[in-house]
Amino acid sequence: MPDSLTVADKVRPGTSLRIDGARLLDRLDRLAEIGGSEDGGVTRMGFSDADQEGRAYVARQAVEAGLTATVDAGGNLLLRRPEGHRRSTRPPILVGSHLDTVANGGRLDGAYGVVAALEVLQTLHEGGAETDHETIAVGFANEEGALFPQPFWGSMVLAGRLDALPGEPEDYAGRPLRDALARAGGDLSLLKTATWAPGSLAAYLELHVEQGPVLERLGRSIGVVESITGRTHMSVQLHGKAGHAGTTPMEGRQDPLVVAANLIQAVQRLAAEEKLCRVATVGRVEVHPNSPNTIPDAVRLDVDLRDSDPARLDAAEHTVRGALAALARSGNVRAVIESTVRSAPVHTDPRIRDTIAASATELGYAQETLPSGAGHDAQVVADLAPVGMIFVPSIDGVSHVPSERTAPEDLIAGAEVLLRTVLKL
Ligand code: HGY
Ligand code: MN
Ligand code: MN
Repeated sequence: MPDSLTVADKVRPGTSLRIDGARLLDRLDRLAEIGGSEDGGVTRMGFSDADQEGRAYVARQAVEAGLTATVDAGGNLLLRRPEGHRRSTRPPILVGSHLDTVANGGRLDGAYGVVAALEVLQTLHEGGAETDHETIAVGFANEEGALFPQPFWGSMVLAGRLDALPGEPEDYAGRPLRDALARAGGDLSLLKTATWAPGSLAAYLELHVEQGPVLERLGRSIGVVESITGRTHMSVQLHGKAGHAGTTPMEGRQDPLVVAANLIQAVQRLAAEEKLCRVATVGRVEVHPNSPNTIPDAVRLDVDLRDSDPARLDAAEHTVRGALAALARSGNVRAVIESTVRSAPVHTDPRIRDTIAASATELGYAQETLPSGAGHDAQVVADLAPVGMIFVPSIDGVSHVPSERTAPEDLIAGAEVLLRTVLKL
């Protein structure tokens, strides 16, 4: 087939496929109601009942559209077109994101990429498009790690990083993942069946809201992501000695919350002052027994470090470990680092970047190439295949909050670019 043919002609002479914008926006509205709260926030933490309900909604929409929906052993939702639409036996293209959210998060982080992937698949199916690669849509499980603290769970299973996952994962309250995963259609004992071999995918594409201010500030509709930040997530447990707040003398106290407070200051300083890594955050603290007139006996806190340079991330982690040991000693409490999940920074594939850029140009959308300060499943799937990411602007650059929003026309633009990129690849 001569290369001069346009994308539309390659699909089938005379057609030019476009997504159904109204359907995309309607599905996003419906999905946002699941786990939705008065303030416009959404809470569908990985493997929670609300998450399960959200996945079931997307699966139903896919089946009603004539597609098939299956769940792999890791709990990832996979959507496919019925057979008979691909011209060659080349490896498939995977397109998607995650359906779970953080607690009281936004309606677009993750969900947008999955609903857009469904829209692309349905448009290909309805258009009878014959493509060189099968296109598979994916809703990765538990990307955020909000309830079960293993972020990127689903993509790590798909990428075969099973040795980096705990054997019997539990949520923050100690409840086993095994049952929740089974309820979602997965099976902890069969994770191997959900792994894909390197080279078994032609590409992975993820459409996502930027979650930052760059595209909005520059007035661009499309972001071509060049790299995804590295991230180190440490879950720390501090054990001290509970006591009566009124009768226990100050000297000799073993108060883990005082150690935690000093550690939080040290984490903030290492990024804000010492500049050891780009950003550092403690966003979750759990105090036991969390009673106003009792000296706590245990505190759990999560440290989140980010940088695009693995060496700087390592140095920052080393500094946190050193500070923790010194503070625990002086506070006479026992410190345990329960888990450390490291996600390496990755660069997206140059050929896919060019294809995204060409698609945006053809469709007339202003674009910008930029790094991602947020982590994404794409940085894990990069173990297997070349990856590409497309961003659309976040209003006020905010995310992981109820006011997370993107203009409808930008949501549609992103999905159009995703469709055209799939067709070009
Ligand atoms: O934390 C992140 O960067 C992503 O939202 N999981
Ligand atoms: Mn997120
Ligand atoms: Mn996300």
